Amino acid sequence: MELHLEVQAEMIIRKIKHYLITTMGVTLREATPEDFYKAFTLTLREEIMINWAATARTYYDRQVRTLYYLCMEYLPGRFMESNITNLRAVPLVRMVMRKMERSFEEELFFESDPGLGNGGLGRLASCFIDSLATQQYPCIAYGLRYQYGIFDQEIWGGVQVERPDPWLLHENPWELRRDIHAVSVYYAGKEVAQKNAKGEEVFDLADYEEVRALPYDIPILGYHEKGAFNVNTLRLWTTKESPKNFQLQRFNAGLLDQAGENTGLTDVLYPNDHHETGKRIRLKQEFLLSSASIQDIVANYMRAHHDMSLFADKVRIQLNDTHPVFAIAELVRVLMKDHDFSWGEACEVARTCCGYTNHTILQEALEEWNQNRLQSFLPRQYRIIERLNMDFCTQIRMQYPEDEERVRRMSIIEGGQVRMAHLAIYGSQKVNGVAALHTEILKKSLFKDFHSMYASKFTNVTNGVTQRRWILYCNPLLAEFITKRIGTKWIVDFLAIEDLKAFIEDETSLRELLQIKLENKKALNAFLRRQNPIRDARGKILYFTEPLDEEALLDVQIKRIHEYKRQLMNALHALMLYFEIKEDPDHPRPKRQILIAGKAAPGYEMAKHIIQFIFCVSRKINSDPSVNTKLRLLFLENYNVSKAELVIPAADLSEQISTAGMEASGTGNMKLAMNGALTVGTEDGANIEMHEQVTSAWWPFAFGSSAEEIRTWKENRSYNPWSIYSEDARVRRVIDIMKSGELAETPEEKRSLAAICQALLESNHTEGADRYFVLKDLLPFYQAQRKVDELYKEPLQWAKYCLYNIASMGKFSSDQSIHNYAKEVWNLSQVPVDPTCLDKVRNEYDEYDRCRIL
Ligand code: 26W
Repeated sequence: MELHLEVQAEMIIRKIKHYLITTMGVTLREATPEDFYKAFTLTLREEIMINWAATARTYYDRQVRTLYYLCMEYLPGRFMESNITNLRAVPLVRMVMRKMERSFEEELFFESDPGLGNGGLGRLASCFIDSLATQQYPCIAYGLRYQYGIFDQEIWGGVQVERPDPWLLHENPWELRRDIHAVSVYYAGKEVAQKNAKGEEVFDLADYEEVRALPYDIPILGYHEKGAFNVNTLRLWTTKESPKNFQLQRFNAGLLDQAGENTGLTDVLYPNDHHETGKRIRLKQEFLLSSASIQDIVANYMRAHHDMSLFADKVRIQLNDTHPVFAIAELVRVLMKDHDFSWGEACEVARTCCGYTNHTILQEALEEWNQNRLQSFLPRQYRIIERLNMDFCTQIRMQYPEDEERVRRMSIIEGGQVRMAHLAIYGSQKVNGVAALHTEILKKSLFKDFHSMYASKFTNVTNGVTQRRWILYCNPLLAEFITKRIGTKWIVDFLAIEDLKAFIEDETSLRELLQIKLENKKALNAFLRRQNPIRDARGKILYFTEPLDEEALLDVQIKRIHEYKRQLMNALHALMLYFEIKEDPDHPRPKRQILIAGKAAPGYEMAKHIIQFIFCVSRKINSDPSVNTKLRLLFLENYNVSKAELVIPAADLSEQISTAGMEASGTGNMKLAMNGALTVGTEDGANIEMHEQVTSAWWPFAFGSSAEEIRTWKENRSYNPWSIYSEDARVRRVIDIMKSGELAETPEEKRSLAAICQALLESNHTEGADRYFVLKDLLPFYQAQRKVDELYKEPLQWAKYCLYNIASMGKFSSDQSIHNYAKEVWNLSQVPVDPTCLDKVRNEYDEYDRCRIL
């Protein structure tokens, strides 16, 4: 084995040198880290390209049913990481780097972390495409290639400052520009009526705005134990590289900003999470993704088939949240206009192919577009939506005669707005929520009317995460620990992780587990010390965070900042602890380091106030010598996938404390638990199912009001935070100190703190006080945290809980989720890359790999 590795390493080194000369024009001696990184990537890419070609060939030859996954967001993390992991090449790569005297950590990770998403939705999509490739399901995933991903976050004296994320500064060797697959997308214009072969009215367009969408393909590799592995495609559209998109006429008319609008359509990701704003560029982006992808899907189908008769059998389209839902209207239009379908046939095909996943129930996240704007931007698609709505309303009236109120509630178009979720449900075969509770809420509350009409459309598919990135890659010590005990099966079949339970009484294993945490905490702390800055109000770095030692309990909350996620409750708890330690310094409690990380949407004021509050509390705690040896509160700047890979393996405690009923699923909860963190959690989202899998005996820190209770209080308007404030001295103390201004050093800080207090205690005419039930759950949260302290004092006991929690996470692999989708939603089969196909490609490669002119 070792010898084999040696031989392979030598071959790779030769290839790297080859690329250095032929592509970068340098020899090894003068190669910069960037040159080296690129040559290395191109070397790895060869193996990937061979499998990519063979996979495409296999899917084509077999005329397989294919899944097309449409999503506006992806958060893949660095591709080098998943690629060397899924190629099982980490040891080989380490050996190559050693032999070449290059640094694995620094030079291989020259790559930046593509932030093409906001949070949960985008990261889930990336876990799913990893699983789809590994489990050998034919899939093309579509998205947008934003020039600027989610902003880089800096904290200037407690204030979030957003900076552009120029992730494409260097050429990205993992992507391939595919000019032959570019398509045109049409906006605005005047409709010109025609008839299709069936005599149905269809529309051409005159005086339109044409935008070229150019795809870049990224290979998505499946993990494999043997030589053969599937490679699927992530296809990202851009309008940037097509010179035709520049509107010279507008430029000449002096309309500079308008002239570049289409060239810049895919420039920026909208940094809003759970908040709909109805901006026109966003609308154009959504339609770009929908229309370009539908054209590509039809073209891909046509390459393998003579006519459209099998289309509904071969195509499955998954719509991730409502953002790509124009695809439904666009598909109907294309089928009628270009393929002579009748209205009825086209609608049926669209409905057979499409599935819609809802990822949030928050009112403010539900997309609506102004009817008039849609009509002028997308006249032909609007016409189809209108006609779909007419059919739909007729159906409602037939089933519920004389219930016009219901028609109004359900209608796709209402009050001058187009409700995208209604279109999505009407146009889809299946609608799913992302955790059991969430799906129940969809059925019983948000989409109640739809559920009563189309009960069989609704189904649940609980989210999951890929254990390959989230254990195998990011926590190698834990991966080795697991493999040593139960073999490697867990890597592709995470249900096997259950076998770890056999070691629950094995003290050596428990001690080893504790040691692994310690090592991971050391690595994180080293990072915090070197790279997590504390800045003054002008952004100047004053110093770097000084963490507590590794013995301290590491308590983490890492996710977007949102009121419903209740980072505020976490910070209030930190402040309660601060007072307790001040009053009773000798109280025997474990040292605790609370780490919070996450970005706030730039326009979300309250979220920014909360960051400022966290900053104020951490300043208070961390600068007090009588407390800061026992307790610290740290804010980790610019949270992203790469930072998650450092924090998650190190965490002891995972804060999953959303207001019950509001977090659709959560996926960080799963990553943390499978890395051995214990969950302090409300009964919300997937926490409920995790609790169920782990069982109450091993899930000691559940707390808080239930979704049902909260619903009732909201309905009856019977919750009053004042009573909690006035009845409990501990609650009063933390609120009072916020009010007093003692925590604030600047007028800005004062304003933020006052705004938070106001939201907690005062209702205005539109909203009640403490809409997220922070004060309601604060004391139960505090109690749960005291149980944490008690358990942490007993390391071996704590380790048992960790082990049991890890071993109970089998259900939460994204492999499981996509098997469920394949069965319940897509009816999709696994298609391994054909070995003879692979041989053919490989032989051809071998034959032509020795190119010399002289
Ligand atoms: C248009 C504004 C907008 C932008 C993004 C609305 C909604 C979104 C996302 C769908 C919000 C989101 O990311 N939801 C999260 O999805 C995860 C994956 O299913 C879940 O685990 C999280 O609980 C859910 O908040």
